[in-house]
Amino acid sequence: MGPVNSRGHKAEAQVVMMGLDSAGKTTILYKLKGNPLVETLPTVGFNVEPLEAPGHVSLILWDIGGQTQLRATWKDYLEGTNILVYVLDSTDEARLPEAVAELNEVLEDPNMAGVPFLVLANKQEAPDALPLLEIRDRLGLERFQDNCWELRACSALTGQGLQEALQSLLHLLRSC
Ligand code: G3D
Repeated sequence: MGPVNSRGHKAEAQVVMMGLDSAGKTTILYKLKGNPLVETLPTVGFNVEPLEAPGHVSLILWDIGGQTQLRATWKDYLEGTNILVYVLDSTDEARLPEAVAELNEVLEDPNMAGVPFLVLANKQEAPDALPLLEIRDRLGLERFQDNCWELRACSALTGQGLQEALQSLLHLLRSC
């Protein structure tokens, strides 16, 4: 199901946000909703929030906790999802291989067959953030030929790149 059904009526799109703990998923969620930045606590389970996106598209955003012990539950959220948003902490070079391995595992789930995904390289305003091109190389996503995907840089702290990320998300939902 896409965000607009065959009769052109508005429909809801299920958006699942995943990534390691501290990548910035919850901050992105509330920044997109325009809520003031509050101190975040580690997500136990999930947060779910509706978002009215430009073009009268209703998104249901699922922010899934990324702590190690919660990752076994990730697969439970994939059934029926319309798009995956995978958030990376661009400053956490030490855990980048772990983040990439977890993303690969999610993408290999049968429920992800043909489902588009958007990778957000978050915390790009930080001086020690890895550049987007290096992250692109280290993700090696070119081999996922059967899914439409995009990689975007953003900073949930400053808001830089978040509207562009939302446009990419809507584009992937519309065209994949
Ligand atoms: P999570 O939901 O993926 O676990 P959170 O991540 O949204 O809880 O964010 C984890 C920490 O990263 C938070 O800091 C948050 O403020 C910070 N963060 C989120 N996005 C950005 C960003 O774009 N840039 C920077 N520099 N920091 C960001 P604390 O200190 O509360 O743990």
